[in-house]
Amino acid sequence: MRHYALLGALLTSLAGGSGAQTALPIPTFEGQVIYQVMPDRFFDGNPANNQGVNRDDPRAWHGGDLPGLTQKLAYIQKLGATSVWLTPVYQQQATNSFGTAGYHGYWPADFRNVDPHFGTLADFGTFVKAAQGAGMRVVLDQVINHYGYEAAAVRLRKDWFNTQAQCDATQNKDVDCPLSGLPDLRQSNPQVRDLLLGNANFWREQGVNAFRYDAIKHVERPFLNDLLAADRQAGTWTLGEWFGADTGTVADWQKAGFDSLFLFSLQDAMKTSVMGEGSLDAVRQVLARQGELPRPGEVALFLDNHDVPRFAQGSLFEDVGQERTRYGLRALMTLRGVPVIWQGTEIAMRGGNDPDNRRDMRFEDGWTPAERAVFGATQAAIAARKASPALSSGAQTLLPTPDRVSGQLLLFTRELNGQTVLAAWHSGNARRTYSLKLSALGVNWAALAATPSLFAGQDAKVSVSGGYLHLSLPARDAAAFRMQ
Ligand SMILES: [Ca+2]
Ligand SMILES: [Ca+2]
Repeated sequence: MRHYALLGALLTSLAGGSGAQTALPIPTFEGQVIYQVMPDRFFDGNPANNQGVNRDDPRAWHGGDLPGLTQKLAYIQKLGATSVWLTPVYQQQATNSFGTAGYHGYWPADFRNVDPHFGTLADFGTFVKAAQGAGMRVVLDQVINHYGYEAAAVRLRKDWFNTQAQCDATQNKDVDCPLSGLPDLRQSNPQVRDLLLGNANFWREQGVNAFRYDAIKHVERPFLNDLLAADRQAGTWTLGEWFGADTGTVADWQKAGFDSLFLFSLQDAMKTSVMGEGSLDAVRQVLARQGELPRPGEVALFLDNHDVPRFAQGSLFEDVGQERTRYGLRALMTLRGVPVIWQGTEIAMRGGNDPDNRRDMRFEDGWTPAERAVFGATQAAIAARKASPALSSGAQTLLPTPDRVSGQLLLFTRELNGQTVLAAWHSGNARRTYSLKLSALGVNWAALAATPSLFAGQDAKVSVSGGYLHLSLPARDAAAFRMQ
């Protein structure tokens, strides 16, 4: 089997995208909800592999592993996520750099092996089988820009890496110079190219559904084109990480062959408008550019991840952070795209910059009542999204709101097959009722008796009468209403 797959990949690469082979269809991720896990910081399923573990040191290994992730699949399913993205599980450099271990997975020493702290390749296979057996998809992080600082390859294969002279001479510093000083792979070297394309095939053979490609801003473009061509041919969904990407950058890369990128500009706007006290115009301006995207339904939307401070960290007080994280998560579930939830955001975990944003995940037995409430609201919002085709994958249209309220009220519709859902985000500090003329909103809805939000446990209502839309919205919250 494996040899045939390798042969197939070789033929694909020889064919050079000439269409000599029929590409496998790539299942869309529109309608999916991705849960992001950093295995070392998730759950320890096997204490026997805890070499050098020190949970009191945020820069050390903490003992989480693949058996632990497999054990906690039921938790992720209970939340309602449909896909799991794991940060890398490669064999890491054995020693620390800058007092930090390779627990995060981004300092590979061997791309085709699982680090013993995470378990074995067989443990990875067990996880993939269990996840897919439960109807979930697996998104695996792939590093294509660098090796770990102390990887043997850095000493043994000097010709694989950009030198300081090459970095000094290049016009393209982002690509040809080291990222955070990491040994920078020269993808135009045929051996490096083959190594990296082979890595993708190796992990594809382990059964993963999709790749999340790390740091694509720093990778040679011709190589990315080859990589994407091979992934398309094999039917693998691709999610690129271009740190800081706005709508224009995401659109460019979707046109270039990525299925998806993370929309960092939305994350930034939600920090301002939802967690902070800023106007909702920041979010509105991002959403207004949606028409530039070739496939808006596939774009990855998130509140935070392992590389930025936690969303809840934006508030001074824990209870405020919890309330606004709930607002943010409900808001995320109203948007067109693929929501991505970083482990712990569903309970509004706090944390500043790396590594503080990677605190150990805590599960039900360690939660406060307030954390339970955030989880419950997230679970209900995901369930409502999955139950509504319009919310999952309907077209998204911003509605014009009068200037006097636009800073604290954002309205848009999600529509599919004649079904319309109205999303209403409200950043006011108190409960408020709005009555807005249908004609000014550009809609022509039939009369509607008072209708509750699709999100269970939320006291929000809509009605339509006498040519007006009436909304009753709680303070700092996002609601979704079925209009017909
Ligand atoms: Ca362990
Ligand atoms: Ca590079």
